Amino acid sequence: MTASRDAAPFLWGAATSSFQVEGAPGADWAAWDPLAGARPGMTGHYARFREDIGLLRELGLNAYRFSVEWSRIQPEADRWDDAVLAHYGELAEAVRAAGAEPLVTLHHFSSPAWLHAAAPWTEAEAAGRFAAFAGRVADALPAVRSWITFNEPMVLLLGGFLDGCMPPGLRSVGAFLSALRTLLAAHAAAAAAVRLSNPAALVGVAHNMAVFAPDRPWHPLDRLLARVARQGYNRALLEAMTAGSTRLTLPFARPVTVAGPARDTLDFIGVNYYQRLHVRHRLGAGLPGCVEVRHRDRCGLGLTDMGWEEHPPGLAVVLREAAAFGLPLLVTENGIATEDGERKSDFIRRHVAVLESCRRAGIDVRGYFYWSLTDTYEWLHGFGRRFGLYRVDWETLERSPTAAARVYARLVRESGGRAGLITS
Ligand code: IFM
Repeated sequence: MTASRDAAPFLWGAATSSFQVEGAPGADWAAWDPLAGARPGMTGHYARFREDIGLLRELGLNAYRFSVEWSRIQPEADRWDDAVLAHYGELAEAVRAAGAEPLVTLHHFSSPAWLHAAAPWTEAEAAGRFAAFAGRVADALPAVRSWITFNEPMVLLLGGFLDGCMPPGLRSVGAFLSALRTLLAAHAAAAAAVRLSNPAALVGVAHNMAVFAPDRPWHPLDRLLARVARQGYNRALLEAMTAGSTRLTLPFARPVTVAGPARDTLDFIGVNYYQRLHVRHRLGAGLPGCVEVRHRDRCGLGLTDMGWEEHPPGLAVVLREAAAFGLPLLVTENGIATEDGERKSDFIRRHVAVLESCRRAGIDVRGYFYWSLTDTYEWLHGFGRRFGLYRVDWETLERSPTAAARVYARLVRESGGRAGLITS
């Protein structure tokens, strides 16, 4: 994104991820699935992608963020599926044909099941495997200029290696640090492979950022932990991908310096923003047990169906924090799980208003992607969390617009975006 800010239109988009809308029998999550809630094919996006691209047109959106499923493309360590690569190529072409910019995520939480045995993320070899995959995908999708290597690396690392709630289910500081080093190397190698295939490519990361507040504002340990969380969760990854190294202070442990090959590997920073978190020290527990993260409704807007605090001003906080790294920004995810269309509409109105004020204040943010285009499978919760602009009937897979779809379409139109078919 070296082009000047005025050269390209602001991207108004929506996002999905392959496993959440397509499923994949060969992915680690297919076996993991904590609620056994996954259904084969999920929303049926793999077969119905043209219909879903039609929804983008209905809304007047000019961008679509989707991901490609590694376990479908490389079903075995030594086998690639060209038909699947051709499928994703068609999907990207169809997005372009709809007048929208495809933004492709190479890794969105799901890895091939075979990877954990052949080259686990805790070992350096995984980086080379990922880069080989990235190069293949970039060669097969020449219509795509904008790439994201990893979705929410910190969530993947904390969930998979420290907290154990995501595959591969480890709970160890050592595994977390090894996997962090591998992920940084994998990001750098994949970015290089994508640029080799397409020298005009723009490569970024979709980084989950949150606002961290001390749960008890007067409590020195809560205040300390909120600062540590902000540094470790929001900043460390971006430091490693820009300056090339970062100091990670794990609570009550010696700081660790993580240096790697990821220096200057970003053309843009993608920010996924959902919530404010309230951090609290818990007595007598070792890491990670000494850190408690609470969800509080201190804004008075109500917790979402995920139990998260809705905190619109926090979008400006994290955008300012990301902007300090001197790169163009995209809001690559922002959304709410709720069955209530009015609430979803208000969420979008409030966050878009904050976004617009950030743009007016000169923050170089170039796009906004609502999460998600349709309802999806939600990792730890199955089908019971509805983020979608379009509601999916889980019996018939029929998509129908929520009230928020109309509101978002209107906001896009009013901000100078395209006119879609939804006009009310
Ligand atoms: O559904 C997820 C997505 O896959 C990554 N970001 C957060 C969303 C809501 O939990």
